[in-house]
Amino acid sequence: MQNYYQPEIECASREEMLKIQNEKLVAQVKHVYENVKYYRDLMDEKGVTPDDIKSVDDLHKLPFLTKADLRDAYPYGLLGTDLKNCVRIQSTSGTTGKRVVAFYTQKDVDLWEDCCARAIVAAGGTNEDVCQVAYGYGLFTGGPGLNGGSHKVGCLTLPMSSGNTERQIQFMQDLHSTIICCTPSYAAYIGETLKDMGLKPDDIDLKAGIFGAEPWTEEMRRDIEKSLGIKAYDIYGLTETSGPGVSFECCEQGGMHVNEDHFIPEIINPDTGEVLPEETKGELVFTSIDKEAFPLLRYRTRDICVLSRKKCSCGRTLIRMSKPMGRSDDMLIIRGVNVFPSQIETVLLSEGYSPNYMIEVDRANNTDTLDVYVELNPEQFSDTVKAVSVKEKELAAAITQMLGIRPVVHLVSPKSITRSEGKAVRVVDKRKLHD
Ligand code: DLL
Repeated sequence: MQNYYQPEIECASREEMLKIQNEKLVAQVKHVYENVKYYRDLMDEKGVTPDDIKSVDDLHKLPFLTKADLRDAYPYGLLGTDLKNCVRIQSTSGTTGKRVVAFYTQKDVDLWEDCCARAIVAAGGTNEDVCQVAYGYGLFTGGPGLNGGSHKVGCLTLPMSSGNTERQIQFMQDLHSTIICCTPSYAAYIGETLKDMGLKPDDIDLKAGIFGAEPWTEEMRRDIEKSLGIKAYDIYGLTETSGPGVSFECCEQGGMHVNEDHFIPEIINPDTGEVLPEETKGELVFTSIDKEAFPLLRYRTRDICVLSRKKCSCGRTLIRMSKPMGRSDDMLIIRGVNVFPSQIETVLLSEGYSPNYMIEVDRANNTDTLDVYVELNPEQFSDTVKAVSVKEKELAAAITQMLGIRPVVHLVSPKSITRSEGKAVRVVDKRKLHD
């Protein structure tokens, strides 16, 4: 069995990594120019030829690709190879507009699963582990990606998919699962259900969780770690670049190492497209340098984050990206103020509330309204109406301090906010309905 910790790559010197990237990039640009008419037209429009791209330093010369391009080219327009060479299709979990469909050759599937295997190994996984995959299976990349990675590491893999939470816990106990992979909101729900079943973290054997696919805060990480008795690792990815495993956390839990031998990250100013230096916040852009079927160059993810090459104690030299701090497109603008749902979540958790909340934005008399519904914990629920109203005001003040705009806070009874088994839907923007 191949060892999925690959220090010759994960701990390579900058020069060694650049050599890999330069070689792969030059070949990939040629591959795309020759095989993807849609991108060739974009390059021609910009007056760039494959000969202009000699190294990573030339990356900025290439045109960007956006989700709008993916929609234009749907479904086959960005294919880099003949359909008969493809073995798999996956799709985004998006609910608006046409979904993105991504294609994979067998080599692409292998590459993707290798990335997920690295993430599992970085979370302490070995062939001694039982890995319960509770991401959704199907078109969504979460289940299939981590499932493949888990096989490669040699873990005993439990392809549970999401849902049926009591059964998840039953299997977890009976089969001694040591690693759980799911969305952070589902992990929080599993923790809650465990408690409701009268069980403690010590009653299960989990040691690590690999959570991603949606934004989550450090406070939520601590809550999940406590409720399940585990160390919680972040994992990032998107369908367009293959799925989970583009980047992953190590024991340091200080940002996610990007698998730079497959994906070159850049941070740009989302308004101007200008490339920004490391340690600066901006929009994350990825170039996949060895995918065959869906080889996206300079794909704008819309995720806002920071890249850092600060030394990591784990020994990996792969660049680290911060947790996405929101998206440049679904950032809310409320009364002219940019608001990221994660900012509200940070306040809720630091004030001792549950991560079960719903943000509702609407418009009344030409003014935006912001309502935040937050579940009380059972212990808090016994408070008098007056005490609850005082708490609502205190929480509204704390959120105002963070955002600069005042919300109306509604503390609601335990379990009254619908739980999610996949990605949580935390924002209802009713303004769109009136426009
Ligand atoms: O969510 C792939 C995935 C599956 C990643 C399982 C991690 C674990 P999409 O459905 O295409 O793919 O959604 C991609 O989800 O652009 C981010 O906005 C968000 N996202 C993914 N991982 C994280 C994360 C999968 N760790 C979009 N933190 C991305 C915050 C994340 N946001």
